[in-house]
Amino acid sequence: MNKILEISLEELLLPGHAACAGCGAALALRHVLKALGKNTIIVIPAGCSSIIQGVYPKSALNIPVLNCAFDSAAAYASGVVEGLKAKNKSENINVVVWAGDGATFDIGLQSLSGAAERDTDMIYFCYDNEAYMNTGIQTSSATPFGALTTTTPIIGKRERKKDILSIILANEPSYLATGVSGYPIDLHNKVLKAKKYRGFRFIHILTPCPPGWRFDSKYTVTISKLAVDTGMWPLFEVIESKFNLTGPSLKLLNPKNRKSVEAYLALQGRFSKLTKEEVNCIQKFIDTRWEYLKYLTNFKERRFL
Ligand SMILES: Cc1ncc(C[n+]2csc(CCOP(=O)(O)OP(=O)(O)O)c2C)c(N)n1
Ligand code: SF4
Repeated sequence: MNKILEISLEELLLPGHAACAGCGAALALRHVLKALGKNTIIVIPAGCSSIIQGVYPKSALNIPVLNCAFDSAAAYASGVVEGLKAKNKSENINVVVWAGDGATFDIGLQSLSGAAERDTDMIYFCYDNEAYMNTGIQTSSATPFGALTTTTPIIGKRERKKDILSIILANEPSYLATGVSGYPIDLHNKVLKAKKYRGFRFIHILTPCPPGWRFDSKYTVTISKLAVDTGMWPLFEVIESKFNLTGPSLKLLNPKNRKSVEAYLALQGRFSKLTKEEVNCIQKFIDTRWEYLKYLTNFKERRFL
């Protein structure tokens, strides 16, 4: 699919949901559900999304939803997969997890690792707003270096963001991809592709959060796009261990096409305490990472990590 007008008009995230204005997670969820379609069962652990969907018996999601404890979304989804198989109903039903970074990188990592290792037939979506937003913007292991949260020192987080994708890739999932709420066609195409594969699939989506990242809600799409255009958030997919850049990231192998990371950082209050040297360090980290992505793009062997 190449055009926004080709995206389905059917809304599975209904109007009147409880997200903040400009929520990147709600925007991403809306697009993901349009690509998944109605034959989908979604498992949501505690987090902003369990609020966005609404309180039982009402729901803003027009598909079956299971809410689960914070640490166990992938285990719940594994149970749903097995239940459908036992009832001979697994054909054409997507079982998906929709979990925040806290539920994925930290407290749910154990059940996620088990499902990935068993190659359980599900698509696991991590919407990454880079902190525990629902409980008041606490640091998670997805929070990037230098970002302010309510539990970081006043100079911002001192540790780097955990490399979750290397952990997932070690299990050789049939499909893995990154996405962003501001480039919906790229995201939509990846969900359609993930649906064609069986076994464990993982899609990691960067979802800007106005209160958590401290920006005006009108900038959600601008910031999502800058994350990609500066090279901070590369868009790629890994299919049967072959790495491919996608969409707007394709042209970024040439460093001249990458915008300076300052453009991304300056719009967000959470990075207001970064020093000039730290901004230069982040730029250097991005440039080095792209050298590695260039290597992966040219690598012909099946296993590369
Ligand atoms: C075992 C456990 N610890 C803590 C909590 C409290 N809690 C509920 S939601 C949440 C934050 C979720 O963060 P994340 O997964 O990143 O999703 P977000 O809120 O950012 O959407 C926390 C800490 C809980 N429900 N269960
Ligand atoms: S706090 Fe952030 S992630 Fe949570 S609903 Fe609001 S904008 Fe979305």
